Amino acid sequence: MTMPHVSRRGVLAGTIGAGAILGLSSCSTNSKSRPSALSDIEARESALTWSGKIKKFDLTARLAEVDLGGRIAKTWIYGDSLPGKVIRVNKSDRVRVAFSNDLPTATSVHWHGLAIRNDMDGVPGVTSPEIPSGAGFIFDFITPDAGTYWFHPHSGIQLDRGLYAPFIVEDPNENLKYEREWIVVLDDWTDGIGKNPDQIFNELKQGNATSSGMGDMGGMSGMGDMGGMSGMGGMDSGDVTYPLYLVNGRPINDPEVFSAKSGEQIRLRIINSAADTIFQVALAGHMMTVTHTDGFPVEAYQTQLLRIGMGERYDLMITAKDGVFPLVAEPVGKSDITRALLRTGSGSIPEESYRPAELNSHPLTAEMLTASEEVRLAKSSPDRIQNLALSGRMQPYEWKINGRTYAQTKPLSIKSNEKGRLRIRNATMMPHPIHLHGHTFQLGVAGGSGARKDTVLVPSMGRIDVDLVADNPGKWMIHCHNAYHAEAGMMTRLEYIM
Ligand SMILES: [Cu+2]
Repeated sequence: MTMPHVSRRGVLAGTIGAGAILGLSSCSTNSKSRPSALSDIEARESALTWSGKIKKFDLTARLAEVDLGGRIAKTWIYGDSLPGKVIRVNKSDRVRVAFSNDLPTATSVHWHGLAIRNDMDGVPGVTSPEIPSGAGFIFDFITPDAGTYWFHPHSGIQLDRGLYAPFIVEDPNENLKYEREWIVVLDDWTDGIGKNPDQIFNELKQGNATSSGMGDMGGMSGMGDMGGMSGMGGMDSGDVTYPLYLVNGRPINDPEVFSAKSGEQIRLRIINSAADTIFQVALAGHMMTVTHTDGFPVEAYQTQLLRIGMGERYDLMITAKDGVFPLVAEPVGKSDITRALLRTGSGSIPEESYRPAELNSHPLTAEMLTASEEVRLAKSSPDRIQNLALSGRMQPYEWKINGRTYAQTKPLSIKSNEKGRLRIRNATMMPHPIHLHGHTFQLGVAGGSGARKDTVLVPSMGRIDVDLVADNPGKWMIHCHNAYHAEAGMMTRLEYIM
């Protein structure tokens, strides 16, 4: 029996006035390829196993004030909390989410990682209409796979405000024993206390950066605590320095305290909802056992440190020791740290500057994992091999796939039931978390043992091949999950053709 046990930060006050909001919508539809007909989408939905249950939820995107450790930020959130309230269903349930947009601008909701029907995927101009201010939309889909997922807008860089929440799909037959569950959502924060995401994006576009993204960006002017472009030494892993980093909507000076009993098994579901920050995560004094990534099971793997890119999820199992232990999240390449606390007994709370030894160990990344046998793709040779060449630079601020920004993109194509291979080649000095909608690919080759994932962190100058089965017709985004890179062009589509 699992016990959801997540406390959340309350929201202080009601709505606030709307300022001037820039509509940075992802645009450009390509009508040259023949889209999959609605009948294909309906046919796939009918072929899914349905539990017979319909689970209904209400969801509102709205303006609110949140208390971030004593700093009050006016921002955009889902419902009454940051992160938004978890949506929890069982595998094969039909989910109906009545969404209302109380924001001052149009928005959208994307169900990240869920291989649901294409017309519910929530990408304006590709799968769904944008939802205007004051309007609503009923999302209605069957959840095909269990796992740790989340949702966020797919409109401009709205993701870098407070619009995110977990979406957990339970498998009633899962063979995993634990006493408690702790959902841990990581974020980088500026909205309402530093510059807002639109201002930051505009500054990046205007070239307020002093060196190329193809090399070391240590020469960039840091904007310190105000939220702005970062000056980074060492690993080049983001374009923005944030004034705060959050775990479950709370900064280090007001951490969430998760209470448990010594000796209990706790399942951690870690979600990186940040726009521009890769995190390294450790639980002081504990070994962590990875059981899933991006919802799909892997063979148990023990580690002291996890590296998690934007959009990725990892499920970890720990056996709680006796005392008080920081769960630390360190932004990679940015000199800061944040944390929550696990409390199972008495003990003093370490200083905020405490940096557990686990942070110095070798971090786990997805390439080190082995998919559980039951989720490996059958051995096959690919019907289509397609390249995804990642490139970009800081001045002008442009990030590309196959030499093109999204406005000029030539979508990749595939036919239903084909086996596809994507060859991802990163020609930049930054890691990029590449996310494919509507599918869970396998790292390496089909028939191999690589983890099943929907978001993979491709190292700087690195290469990763992934294989997938084309079993979900429609037009699907494939893009970098750095919100600024995506908005600056690092997106394309995988489109089913007849
Ligand atoms: Cu990127």
